[in-house]
Amino acid sequence: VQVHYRSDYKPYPYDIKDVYLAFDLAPNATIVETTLTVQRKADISGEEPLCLDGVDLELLSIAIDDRELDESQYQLVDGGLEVLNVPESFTLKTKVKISPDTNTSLEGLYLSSGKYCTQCEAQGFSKITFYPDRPDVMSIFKVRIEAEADVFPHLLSNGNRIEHGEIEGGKHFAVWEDPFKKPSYLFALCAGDYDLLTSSFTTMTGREVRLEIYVDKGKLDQCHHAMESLKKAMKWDEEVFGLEYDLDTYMIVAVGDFNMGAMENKGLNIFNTKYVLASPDTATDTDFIDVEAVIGHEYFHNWTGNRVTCRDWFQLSLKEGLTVFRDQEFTANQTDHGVKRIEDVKVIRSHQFAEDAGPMAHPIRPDSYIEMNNFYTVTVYNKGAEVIRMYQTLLGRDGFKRGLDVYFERHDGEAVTCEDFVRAMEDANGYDLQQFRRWYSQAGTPEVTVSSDYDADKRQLTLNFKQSCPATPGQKDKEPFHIPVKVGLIDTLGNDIELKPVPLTQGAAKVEGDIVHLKSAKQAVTFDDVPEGVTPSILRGFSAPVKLHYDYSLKELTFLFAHDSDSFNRWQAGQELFSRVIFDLCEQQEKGGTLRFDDSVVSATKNLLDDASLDGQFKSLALTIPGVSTLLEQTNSINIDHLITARDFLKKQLAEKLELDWLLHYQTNRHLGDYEQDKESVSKRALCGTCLSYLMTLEKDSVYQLALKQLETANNMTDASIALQLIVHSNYEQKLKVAEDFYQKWQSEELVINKWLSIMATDPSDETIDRIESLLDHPSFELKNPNKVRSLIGAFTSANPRQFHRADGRGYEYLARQIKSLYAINPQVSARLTGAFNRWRKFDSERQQKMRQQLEVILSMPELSKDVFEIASKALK
Ligand code: B3K
Ligand code: ZN
Repeated sequence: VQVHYRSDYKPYPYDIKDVYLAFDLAPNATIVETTLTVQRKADISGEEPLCLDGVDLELLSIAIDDRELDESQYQLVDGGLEVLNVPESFTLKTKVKISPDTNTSLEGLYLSSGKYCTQCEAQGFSKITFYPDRPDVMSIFKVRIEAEADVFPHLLSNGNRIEHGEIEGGKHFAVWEDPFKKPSYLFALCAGDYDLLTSSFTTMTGREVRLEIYVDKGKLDQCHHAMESLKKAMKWDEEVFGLEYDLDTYMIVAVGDFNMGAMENKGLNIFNTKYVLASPDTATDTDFIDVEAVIGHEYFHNWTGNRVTCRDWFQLSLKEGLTVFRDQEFTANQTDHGVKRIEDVKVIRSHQFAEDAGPMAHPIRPDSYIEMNNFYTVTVYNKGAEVIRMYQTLLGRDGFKRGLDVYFERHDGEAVTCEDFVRAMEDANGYDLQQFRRWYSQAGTPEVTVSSDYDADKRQLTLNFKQSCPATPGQKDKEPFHIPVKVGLIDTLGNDIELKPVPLTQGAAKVEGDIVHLKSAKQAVTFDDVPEGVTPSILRGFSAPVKLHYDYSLKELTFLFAHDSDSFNRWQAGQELFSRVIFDLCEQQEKGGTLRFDDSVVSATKNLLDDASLDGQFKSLALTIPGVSTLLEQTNSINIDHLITARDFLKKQLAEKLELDWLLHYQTNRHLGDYEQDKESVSKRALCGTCLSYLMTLEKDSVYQLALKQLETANNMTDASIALQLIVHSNYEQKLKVAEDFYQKWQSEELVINKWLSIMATDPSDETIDRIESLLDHPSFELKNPNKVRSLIGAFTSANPRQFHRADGRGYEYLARQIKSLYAINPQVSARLTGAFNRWRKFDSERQQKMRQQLEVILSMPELSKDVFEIASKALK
């Protein structure tokens, strides 16, 4: 296998001045004729061959300046083509044959559900034609598409349609031109028979942009939310960042078979249906927010990604971290800043911390890869967004905006690096980011340990900080990071006191406002005028992606849970309280004896539930016990059976001790009238769901009836799906009948059936493994469809810890078998699934041995894809 290194970067020796692509679409024999206008760069010698990427292409002809080349003038090599002794400037014409119908990788050009579609990022364009498929080669694209007119009435590509018409034999054609230079990964083509929703948006300079959403026939009524979201995103980017859309049309095509969420192709976004279609009866409140977020994300890429793109794929976080940050801010603005922050940090703690601590750990700007598609990770995306957020914390909103302005002024139309971004931020603000750059080069989650000393005579409080970062593959020793730690001090009445840091002394940490700048391994900061009994609130708003350790007493945690003015830390205090109890219960199980925990946890829970000043969504988050994957990242090695037992025990105890409270809050928040989607209704639904989930642990018939009634009378998918999930995950006798009825009712709504598959796959009961085995043959399942695979197999491995980690190893065997059936069909999706084994070293020796065995089974599979190979082999290293 070939490993690619960031340090090997060399500019491409030729300019591709323009590209003309002509597609004659046919399922097994699509013909692609490509004309490139090529110019050798000034400093390059004539010896330099023209190297083009190309994978699974049948070359039919190749010509330079209209003269056919014979085989002495070019050579086909692994992964491409080399043309020898080319002139200084010339046109290169190639003609290739490809087979979209048999392309199940969903990368390149593929035909699925009767429609043609492309996915080119990262290197899928090389499956379409011979081309330098790298992001720093930018060119002007003109595209001609022809196909049968009745089957494919819509022929779409990037930019503006400049020509179209009929051709003999029932065919028609369209020609598209994109006036903006772009790398090949942003190329797109769609052809099919869609329903079309149109609208328009007037930009800040008064230009009219036509908005178009193309969907499967019959789905038009589920597109309105996506359209509204698009308009909001366009407006928001103008208002917040002064960024305006640049083409006359913005097209979105929704497809059911797609490897990820969506793709930001210039002027022609392609979306997974999951992030376009939404109506109250089929989509949950979370789905509505997700649609808005992904629509926003892809739209924001038009500037952060398309106008300014990446020089090479190691720079991916340049566009992804930045664009995730932008979509997070957008959603926060549309919903609730505090709630959104908690949701985002949950992803970091459960998934990103796990990645940072596992075999695939990499910096947000990786140094090497075997398969680039494996590096579209929570680290590059979400930790990358945290790094961007830290700029805003350090420079302020205005400073951050100034930095972005400089970035666009300098680099519009270019393919650049993370370093270019840092420099724009530095230059725009005169701020030294030298040490901050380590966030780009060092992997792993920094650990920050804080202790405090109070001097009653001087009325001074000192916070002592230590930072360290664990070794990660290929990086043994780490240098200290520049970590902005936002702090508050809370007096005994629950009010924040004013921070008065003592004047800076040698070695102490600098404080600016409420930010402590942690820069060395050990640093302290002292505050003046601090009354007795103050509780520090540290890492407010999760101001840096680190693990914080502070030895709070139970009393301090319940105090913060009741009083912290920072809603993130208020939530955090509760999470730590619950985690503390759970790990304590684990220890009790090691020792044997009856399980018990402090009553203060019960009263803290009750107080929060009863706090009328709090929003229901915040309450719902604060009352949700940390999930198993989050808990796993808080310890080094764990008995998973004890952990799950402890978590269930805590939940059931809270349910029993507060039964009437959960019931009361369930009933008072239950809304029985017409469906509403305002913030208050969403909050009430969230809280009801949480109350019901506690009540269900009681295994009482009266509660089962409550859930059944909610399911039967629901006028929206939020209420219906949570009720279904709670019933299916319970011991209710008739649960399979309930599941079957739900299936019957929704079988024609694919996205709803995907939820149903996930619910079936995450049932913690022992029968699940047999059930998900037979679900593989169920009419609703289709191995070639990534959404189905993620809903059934992915949900089982990532959200059913009890059954995936069965002591008998059947969960692991199941996963390995699915990877075996899938890796040749869809390498990318298979590689994602393989990642479920990444944390195998955390478990007991029997499970370790069983997981290792399955990883070895996977590695021995014939002609294993390099995607899966990279994940499995790194896991075993
Ligand atoms: N840029 C795409 C992701 C492409 C993934 C390639 N395996 C979607 C996004 O981040 O917006
Ligand atoms: Zn993105």
